[in-house]
Amino acid sequence: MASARVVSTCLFVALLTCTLRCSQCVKLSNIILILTDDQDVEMGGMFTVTPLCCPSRSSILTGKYPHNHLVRNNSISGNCSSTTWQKEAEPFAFPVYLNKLRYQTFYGGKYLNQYGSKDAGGVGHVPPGWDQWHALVGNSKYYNYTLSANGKEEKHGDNYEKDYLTDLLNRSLHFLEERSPSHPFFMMLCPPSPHSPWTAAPHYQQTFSDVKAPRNGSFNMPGKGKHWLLRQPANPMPNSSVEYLDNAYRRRWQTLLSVDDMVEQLIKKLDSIKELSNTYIFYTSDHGYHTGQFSLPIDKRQLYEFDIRIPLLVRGPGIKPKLTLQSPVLNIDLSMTILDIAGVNLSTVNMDGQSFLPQMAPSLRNGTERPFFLVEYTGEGHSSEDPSCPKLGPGLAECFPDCVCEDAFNNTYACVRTLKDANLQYCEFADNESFVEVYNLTSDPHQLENIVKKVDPALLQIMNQRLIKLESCTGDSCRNFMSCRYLLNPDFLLFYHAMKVDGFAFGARKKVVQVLMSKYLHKCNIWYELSL
Ligand SMILES: *[C@@H]1O[C@H](CO)[C@@H](O)[C@H](O)[C@H]1NC(C)=O
Ligand SMILES: *[C@@H]1O[C@H](CO)[C@@H](O)[C@H](O)[C@H]1NC(C)=O
Ligand SMILES: *[C@@H]1O[C@H](CO)[C@@H](O)[C@H](O)[C@H]1NC(C)=O
Ligand SMILES: *[C@@H]1O[C@H](CO)[C@@H](O)[C@H](O)[C@H]1NC(C)=O
Ligand SMILES: *[C@@H]1O[C@H](CO)[C@@H](O)[C@H](O)[C@H]1NC(C)=O
Ligand SMILES: *[C@@H]1O[C@H](CO)[C@@H](O)[C@H](O)[C@H]1NC(C)=O
Ligand SMILES: *[C@@H]1O[C@H](CO)[C@@H](O)[C@H](O)[C@H]1NC(C)=O
Ligand SMILES: *[C@@H]1O[C@H](CO)[C@@H](O)[C@H](O)[C@H]1NC(C)=O
Ligand SMILES: *[C@@H]1O[C@H](CO)[C@@H](O)[C@H](O)[C@H]1NC(C)=O
Ligand SMILES: *[C@@H]1O[C@H](CO)[C@@H](O)[C@H](O)[C@H]1NC(C)=O
Ligand SMILES: *[C@@H]1O[C@H](CO)[C@@H](O)[C@H](O)[C@H]1NC(C)=O
Ligand SMILES: [Ca+2]
Repeated sequence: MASARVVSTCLFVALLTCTLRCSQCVKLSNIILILTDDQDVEMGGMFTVTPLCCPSRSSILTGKYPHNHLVRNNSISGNCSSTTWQKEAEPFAFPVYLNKLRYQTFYGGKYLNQYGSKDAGGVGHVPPGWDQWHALVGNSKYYNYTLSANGKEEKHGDNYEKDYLTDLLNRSLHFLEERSPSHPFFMMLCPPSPHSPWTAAPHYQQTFSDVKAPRNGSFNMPGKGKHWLLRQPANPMPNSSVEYLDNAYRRRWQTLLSVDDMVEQLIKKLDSIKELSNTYIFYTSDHGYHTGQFSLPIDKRQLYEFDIRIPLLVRGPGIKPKLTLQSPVLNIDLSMTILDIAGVNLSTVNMDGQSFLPQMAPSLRNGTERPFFLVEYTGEGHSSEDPSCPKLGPGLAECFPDCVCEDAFNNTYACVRTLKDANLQYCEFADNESFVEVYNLTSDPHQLENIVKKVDPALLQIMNQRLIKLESCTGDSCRNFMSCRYLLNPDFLLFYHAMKVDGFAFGARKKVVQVLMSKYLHKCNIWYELSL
């Protein structure tokens, strides 16, 4: 997306003084995490372990896969900012550790989709770990929103000069001026851009007037050979869908121009307070986005590259300018990487991710890469039918424009992904076809052909066993696959294709898992046999 251009000017400026934790060092490095909302990147970047706002943001904060933080969707009933989350997960989010190390902390912008709602404790709930808290109530908005300003309700209208949310995050600059220079700081800046309703600043509303969504890759291709939901959209898309998505694409770029301005002001401020060379800056997004791929007009929530790949740009002490990492980096790794920078002993932290500081700054740390990883998603649906698309029936969601549904209860899946030696993706659906999709991204980077019927069944079995391990991993066993710590909990294992391979009847999920548990749990080596 546009802002690669944007941010690169600022973030890739050379820097180089290694000040990190040398023996006599005065003070730890500062850290800034910029998190945009719904910004895609088709190539490069890193991966989200789940392509939806609240589950992904919860993964960033806790360093955990969704099956361990248990935030399933954007509703309170799915644990999005629920009181259980506030009690059981939020107190272990990474900013709490930083704050204990006397980092001065600042939060600004969108938090979790249900944050501030009455059932989630209202604006009075300020999560632990934050000295300055300026969080948006609810989902992304540019105007007419409410903030929790350190626990107090602050209402905003729609006057550009006073209220435009991306610009208002300049409160962080004041925080930088007021901070105590004798301790490091951590800031998390979360603009609403480029999320809908795509409201650009007035002076950017005419920019990119001739920009359209790219027509290459899987744009306007049929979802042939894919799971049920992808076989529904009309192909080719009606012109009304194409107009809608081009407009969205253009306006998304426009909203990112204000993020550019924000980054520029921030860099200038860091420079003027002489902290730029001792500050790590991470720029990323919560998940990707699609505009027209596989004839889906606009949204996220799919297993394909356009929804799970997200931007990642980092600068900071010890990182060579313009270095590109080849290793798989996930959004659950951000917390561990940040805690690593802050010098926390990572074996005392219960998270599923791993630090990528060794890959970014080999002069500072040694470390190994993970061989494969998990992407998991619980589909959202409505139990009644959408009144504007009455023919479709219940169980579906996000049916616009033109009654193309982008989600369903049975759009529930888990994928295992390998990257370096073999660039493969293997996904199982919890739908009543027990659907499987397999892609060879080396020969087919746009995931046009599902090769499940062509590929060697032995490979399917290996991928399936990896998936079962990942789906039941926790902490160290998400990184170290020789570990025995797998929780074969039938409630977490939605995916029973494996058991089909093992000769069990399909459908009796709980029973199958119980059999497997009694048979294998005491000698967990069974899972290694095929997982080379
Ligand atoms: C919400 O979290 C609680 C505990 O953290 C868990 O018991 C519950 O099952 C979760 N809900 C869902 C829908 O996963
Ligand atoms: C903000 O709310 C006011 C009052 O309800 C409304 O008139 C205005 O159109 C809204 N502005 C935006 C940008 O939604
Ligand atoms: C910060 O942004 C707000 C809202 O756009 C604006 O009113 C204010 O003048 C800005 N402050 C500074 C110091 O730039
Ligand atoms: C489509 O083309 C653009 C412009 O040439 C390029 O930047 C982009 O990577 C391509 N996208 C895909 C999915 O191939
Ligand atoms: C849709 O757009 C194409 C290309 O712009 C045009 O050739 C075609 O006539 C349009 N179809 C309708 C039904 O408007
Ligand atoms: C880190 O913590 C682990 C577990 O408590 C401990 O065994 C280890 O010695 C610690 N490492 C350092 C360098 O303090
Ligand atoms: C990494 O490991 C090598 C070999 O064991 C060692 O020489 C080097 O000092 C280590 N580097 C760091 C940054 O720990
Ligand atoms: C969110 O998850 C909860 C718990 O699984 C479920 O009851 C609810 O229907 C889900 N919400 C949507 C919109 O799918
Ligand atoms: C998925 O759910 C929809 C809506 O409930 C249903 O019509 C469809 O048959 C289901 N498909 C599969 C493969 O489960
Ligand atoms: C698949 O599930 C849908 C509801 O989710 C149901 O209507 C349909 O009959 C099911 N099909 C089969 C083959 O079980
Ligand atoms: C994937 O494609 C590459 C390049 O065509 C090929 O070398 C490799 O064998 C393929 N892998 C599988 C598992 O089909
Ligand atoms: Ca989002």
